[in-house]
Amino acid sequence: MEIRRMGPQIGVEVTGVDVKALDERSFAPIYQAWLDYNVLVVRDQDLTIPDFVRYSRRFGPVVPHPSKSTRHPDHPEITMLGVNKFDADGKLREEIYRRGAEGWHTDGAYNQAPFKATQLYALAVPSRGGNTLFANGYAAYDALPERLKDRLEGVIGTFSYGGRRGKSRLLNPEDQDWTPIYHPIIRTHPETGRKSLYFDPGKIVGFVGIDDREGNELIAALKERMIVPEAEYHHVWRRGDIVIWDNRCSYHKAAGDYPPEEDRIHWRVSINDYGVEAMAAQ
Ligand SMILES: O=C(O)CCC(=O)C(=O)O
Ligand SMILES: [Fe+2]
Repeated sequence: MEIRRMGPQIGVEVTGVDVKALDERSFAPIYQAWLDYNVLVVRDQDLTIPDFVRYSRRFGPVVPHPSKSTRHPDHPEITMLGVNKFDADGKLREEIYRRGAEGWHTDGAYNQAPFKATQLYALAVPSRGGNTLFANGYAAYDALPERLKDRLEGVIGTFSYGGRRGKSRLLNPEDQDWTPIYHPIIRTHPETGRKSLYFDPGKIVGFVGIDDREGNELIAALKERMIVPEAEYHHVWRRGDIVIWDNRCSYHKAAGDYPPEEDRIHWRVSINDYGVEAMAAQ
């Protein structure tokens, strides 16, 4: 097994393993590399859905995504990305083609227990484009000016699925109502102890105890500062790649730029934290 860093602050690649046959001793350095570098790429895997789910559970409980229309019909914990991209009239469905490409985000900020991790397995990769872009949230926190660090210390943000826009085309009508929930904007990572900027421009609604005028200013300032270009990693997919990212300390977005007539298909799982919060949310 070889573990190789991909960028200076984020991204690490593992080669020479078969995740179907990993004992605890060989899994431990993989998990640690993921904690250290936020985004972990495992190359050249040949998996069935049960293999993928079994391996994903090593990171935490696998939970179904709220978008029911994109769940795998026989495996609700699997979300299909890039499937049913065209409607009955042959028109491109933007909500499928551009899923995750609307902007930088972190997954599950609309949950009281946000997803600890998201993991994708690549089944089909287009001939060009279709990268996934990642950026490090620790670096975003570190780079904040002191006055913003001070202002945001202890501040709680309000988040919901549709954020300030409200609705999402990926949710069924009966699932559109989303009660806002709360997260600290400066999060201490439960496993690394490092502070990270926790923000999501598409899901933030406001801040507790902060009026709209200042709230809008803070949202604008954080949008501008959440991505530190020196702390980005851009993943160029190969078929058989598994990529997992840590939603507690990183941002990502799909480039959304591949030829729409080509296939770009992933299985996707959401992984929760262990613990009381996670169990209550299931
Ligand atoms: O398709 C991708 O590259 C990433 C999509 C995304 O944001 C997600 O799966 O959470
Ligand atoms: Fe995402």
